[in-house]
Amino acid sequence: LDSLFLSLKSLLHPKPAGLVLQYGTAGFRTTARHLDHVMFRMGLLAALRAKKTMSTIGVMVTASHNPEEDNGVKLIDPMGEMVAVAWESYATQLTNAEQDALLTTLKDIIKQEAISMDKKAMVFVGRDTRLSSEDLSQAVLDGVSSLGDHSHDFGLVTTPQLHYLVRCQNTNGSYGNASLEGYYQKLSQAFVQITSKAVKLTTDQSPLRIDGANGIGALKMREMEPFLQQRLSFNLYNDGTSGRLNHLCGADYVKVQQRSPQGVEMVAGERCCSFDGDADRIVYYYHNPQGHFHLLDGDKIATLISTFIKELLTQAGLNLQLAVVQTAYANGSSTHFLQNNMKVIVECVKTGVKHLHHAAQKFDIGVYFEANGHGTVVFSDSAEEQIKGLAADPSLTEDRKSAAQMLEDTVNLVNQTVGDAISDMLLIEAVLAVRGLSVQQWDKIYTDLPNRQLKVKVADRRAIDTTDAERRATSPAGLQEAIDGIVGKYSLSRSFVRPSGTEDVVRVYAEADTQANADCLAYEVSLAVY
Ligand code: NG1
Ligand code: ZN
Repeated sequence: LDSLFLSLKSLLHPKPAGLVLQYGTAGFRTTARHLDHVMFRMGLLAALRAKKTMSTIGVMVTASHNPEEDNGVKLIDPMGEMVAVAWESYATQLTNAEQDALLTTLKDIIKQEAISMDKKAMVFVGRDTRLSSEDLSQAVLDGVSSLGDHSHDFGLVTTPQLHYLVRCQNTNGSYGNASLEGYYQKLSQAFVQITSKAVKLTTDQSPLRIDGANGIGALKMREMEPFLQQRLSFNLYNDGTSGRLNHLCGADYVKVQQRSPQGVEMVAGERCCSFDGDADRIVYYYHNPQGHFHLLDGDKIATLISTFIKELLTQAGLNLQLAVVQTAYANGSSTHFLQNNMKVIVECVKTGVKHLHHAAQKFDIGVYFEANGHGTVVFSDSAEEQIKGLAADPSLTEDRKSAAQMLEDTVNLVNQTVGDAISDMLLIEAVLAVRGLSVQQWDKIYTDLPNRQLKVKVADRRAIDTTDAERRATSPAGLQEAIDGIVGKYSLSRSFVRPSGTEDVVRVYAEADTQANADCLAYEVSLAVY
């Protein structure tokens, strides 16, 4: 460790004294002005993590669906997953160390993890389209080189693309080629193969309208277009050429406001989708003939995909365990439909993608989605082998073979590392085409219970503790009893409260038989939180 060189370099990225930040569920995220030192230090930490794991590590500069003025950073572990929990706290320690304590904090981590410093590490860096992202990713690269390690700057990429690239690099090409071209080729080929078997019975031949949230997703769809061989007809809106990032558009806006984004011309019955600012979330929606907005969120997506996979498994004669992982925010109708009609295993975990991802990995095939549209499918090694083996079996009947091949294409179409708006969109489009479903038919698989989400500002949101995957409050005393009392007054009702991990608020969720009742229930429960 060249302490003098490192100290000098770190002075170019000074930490504002007293500033304290925390590596939360979405990494560090705050106003871009406060992030230069964080980026430099995440460069340092990524290099250490790379040495420790003897693998390539990723650093993504983005603040996803936050406003343009914000930015953020996340570390990516060798298999393309979120960084291990123990390292989240190193990230927090290193970021909050005052300037004169940086070196000792770094050395403490090296010692605690027994990191051997003699081998050179490799760090992959990517960024979104924010104005601040270029300088901030430069600070990450500076951090990596301050330890004498190597980096590769992929420049503008979606978050899930960087996750994919890291995994490819660490698996010797068995997951795919570690380049953007490799990503486009792998996904496009799988999409073209699945849709070549589509019956096209659907009446919905309209092009898909894609709202790019004025972010990276639109840019990357343009890059991908030639690879898709005109198999997907789509139009891009909010492509970043004029509007502001995430402003009145994007997946988060559409989900939270329950309305179509600005800049997309809605035609009754024709399907639209919105990406978020870094293209790891997606939601679908349409207007019915009366002009009413209909949202197909992460729960509807999980249902469509898991139903498709389950049918293929049956048709292929493969006995693999399929599960859907949700959070407490999943609409009660979706849980009911999956458990009782589809007969798949449903598990509920705490909010935050890493919890869903880990839970999904316990099954042969795990489909996970947050209601807000972040999700993917993960296949166990054994499931992948069985699917591939069956697809290549020459003795199969046509029916079974075609199902097995479609399952194999599905495995290749999915970005298993993390939720990916582009990959999810292609899978959804493939399922709709193969099953001959219009967006309305998909929507009718089950009917959402009316629901309402509210935010409540309180003095200290950490006073609320929860259990049972956040569905019940254990403190403050009396709160859960109060909620139970209120919920009991409504029918088909459910409500819970939890402190947000990304905002200084308590979130209230409620669902009930009618929208008016869901609204009242949420309001009454929010009063009980004060
Ligand atoms: P918090 O603020 O902890 O509710 C939000 C989302 C999560 C997840 C994270 C990270 C809701 C209710 N919560 O978490 O699903 O996406 O942000 O971005 O949508
Ligand atoms: Zn995002």
